[in-house]
Amino acid sequence: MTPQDLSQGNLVDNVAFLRREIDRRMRYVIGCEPGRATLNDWRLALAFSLRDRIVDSWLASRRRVREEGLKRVYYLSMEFLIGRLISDAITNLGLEEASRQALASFGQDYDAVVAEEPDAALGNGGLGRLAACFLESMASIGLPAMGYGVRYDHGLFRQSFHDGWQVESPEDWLKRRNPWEFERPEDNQVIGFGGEMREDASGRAVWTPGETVMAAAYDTPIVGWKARWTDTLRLWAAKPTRIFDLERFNRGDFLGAAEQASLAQTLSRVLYPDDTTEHGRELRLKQEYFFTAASVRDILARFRDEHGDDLRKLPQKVAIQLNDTHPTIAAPELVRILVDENGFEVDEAIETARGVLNYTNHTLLPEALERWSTSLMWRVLPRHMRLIERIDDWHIRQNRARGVERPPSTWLIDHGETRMGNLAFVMANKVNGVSALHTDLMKKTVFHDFHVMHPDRIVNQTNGVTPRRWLTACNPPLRNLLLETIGDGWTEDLGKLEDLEPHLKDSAFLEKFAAAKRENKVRLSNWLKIRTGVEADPDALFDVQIKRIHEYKRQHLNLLEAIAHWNAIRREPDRDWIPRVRIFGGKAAPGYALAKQIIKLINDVAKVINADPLMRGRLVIAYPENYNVSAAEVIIPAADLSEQISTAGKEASGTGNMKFAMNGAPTIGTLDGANVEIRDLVGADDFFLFGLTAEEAVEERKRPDHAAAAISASPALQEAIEQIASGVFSPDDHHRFSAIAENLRRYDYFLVCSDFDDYAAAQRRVDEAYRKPLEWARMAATNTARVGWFSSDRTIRSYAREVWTADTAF
Ligand code: 26W
Repeated sequence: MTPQDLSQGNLVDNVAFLRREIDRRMRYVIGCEPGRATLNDWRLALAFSLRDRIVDSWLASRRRVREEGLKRVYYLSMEFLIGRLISDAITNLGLEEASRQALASFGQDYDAVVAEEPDAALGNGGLGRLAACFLESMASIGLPAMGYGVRYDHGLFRQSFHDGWQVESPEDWLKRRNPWEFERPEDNQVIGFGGEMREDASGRAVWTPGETVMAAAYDTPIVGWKARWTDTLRLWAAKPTRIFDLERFNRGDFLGAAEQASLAQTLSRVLYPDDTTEHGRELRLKQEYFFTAASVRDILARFRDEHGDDLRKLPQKVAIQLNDTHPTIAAPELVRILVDENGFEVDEAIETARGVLNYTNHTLLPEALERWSTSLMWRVLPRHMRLIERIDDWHIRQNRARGVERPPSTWLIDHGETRMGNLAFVMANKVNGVSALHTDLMKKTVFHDFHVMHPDRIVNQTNGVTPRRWLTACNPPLRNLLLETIGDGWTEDLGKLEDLEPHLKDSAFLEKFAAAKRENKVRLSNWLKIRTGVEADPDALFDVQIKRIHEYKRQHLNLLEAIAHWNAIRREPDRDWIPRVRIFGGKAAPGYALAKQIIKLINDVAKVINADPLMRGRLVIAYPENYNVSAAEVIIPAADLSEQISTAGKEASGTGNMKFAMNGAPTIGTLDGANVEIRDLVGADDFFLFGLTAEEAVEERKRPDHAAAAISASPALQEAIEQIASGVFSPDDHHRFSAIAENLRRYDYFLVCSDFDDYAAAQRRVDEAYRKPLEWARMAATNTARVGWFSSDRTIRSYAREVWTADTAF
């Protein structure tokens, strides 16, 4: 079985087809002679050539849904961290080899052309990337689905380091043509804000918005595996309803004339770069309502078109998933339209809406749970705030009818705040967590009282990742070895990776597995050299931590151990140390000062260690700028060790952990999020576990002196913290990192000190295991063989069965 076998149709025809189409597009779409084309022109010509095949699948899929009246799933998310779409198109059309050859025939390098496409970075991290993996899996399993989001002009900021400090600059993915989107002006929606509302005797209201904005629809086809099915991602862009205020202009108020227009456009101007803290900004609330209201209207219009005007039937044909609380305003919006525009009674509207809506929680961090001030809500969305009161009242009556008095933790409105998590819970048919541990903790903590009141509402849906992007496309050496060894069954059902089991004892296979890994490490080594100047020896152990910077993810625990490692090597330079390359990647929310300090500390420690001659060939730290989806696709296949070291109970699931294991990188990690399930499937022998459990962490935190006790018990930790505090890594400003040191010594809320020694011991176990290449390869291949369950195809099939009761088309 060879890579060609993954391609659709025969290679020669495909190359001829692509050559013809690329040439035609270069002339008639780009308007350029091939001889004078830029790399970006070739990228566009290739994309437009591929797009036709996708559109064929798209139109056929849409026709099937309409003709068969299939139930539709709608995924509402403020974020879709898509990355490059061209690689999805090529992989799912099975045209990688054909594209390589067609471009080569024009003297163009495939990798260079593909790398010309800017990442669509319309998300912050885990939540946004999960939404992108989910859309691709929905299409690959043939589920009639649509994603709805915001077409930000500017996605997540570009990160650069100035003297080791993170500096943000606007991201500009649309500056060069986006070949994948189709404008749909016929589906534009007018969205209102503010203004006033009057309620009549029957509880119906007339809301007169104070300002309006146009939501312009842009559709992107999401092609599934082998293009059997293609779904749609509809992103809304804000446009002024009145492009220009001529009266004001004629009165000479030129600026005023355009004011309304520019105000409108701010709504979809930029993605909020926070991934754990809500700031209660008005513009953020307006963004959430803008895309949600446009989506709900669009959903109802399509329902009417396909199933008639009886909106009571909605739950039979429509399932809506709220990706965290950010689109929760969909609930009062749906109730508003049913009551104010379709004559429903409030209670009936609430029950109908509850038959359609479902809510996924992605974090237990208190600062991430959205609470909008009721005064802001009354000003921006008066009718919705009124309906939230009605829903709160409905929930009281519902429970009183069962003799239950609602505890305060379940109130929707409290102390002048509207709790969006509670509103989402009350209005959802199903509520789910994203890993078994997280779902369990939801029932025990933030939603405990709700769980007692509604014991069957919370279900678990452990996350997954798409194997097309995160294995087939990003890791050709391993993909080819898998095809050669176990055929292509795994490309249809990732569970079939378990067919590797018999080969795990075969040293010849393990050598090939190690060779595939080394090929990726050489590629990453070159990539790192260009981006950081660091020399990464492909035979060293590549130890990788890539994710958003946050205290609970504990990049500083990794760094403290690196410092202790440095100290130990300096004390015994002649010991036979396992050479290590410690790779970091990740952005900090611009307003998160301590996370930005951690970035600076990593860069300052790297400067000292990388300049230390004693460390040559023993230890080096690399921190490439602007970690994003495309960077992950180069780094993950080359990793030997996956750092998943969050404080137990804090990482809802993690998805990077799944991608690393799939690509043959054993995990060093805590029993947190999906690490628990990864370890259960991979086996305890092939997972480097350390640290307190979630329960133990709660107990440890209660000990007032937990940090001091841990520090005094660990000379290595003590020394490292002292070095940070005393300016060893900041000779130009001795006290630069005193905040980090003091935070660790005094509070250490995330138990870095308590877990340090156990973590360091686990790292030594890693060294000992890496000393035996064949044993390491067996461990690495075992991870790949046993994590097929973490395919997002499995996750989506589970949602379809347990949450949406929706069928696939094939
Ligand atoms: C309001 C600001 C804000 C924005 C985004 C608060 C919280 C978020 C997200 C929920 C944060 C997030 O990305 N959570 C991550 O979701 C992943 C997908 O389920 C999980 O794998 C990660 O563990 C979780 O941190």
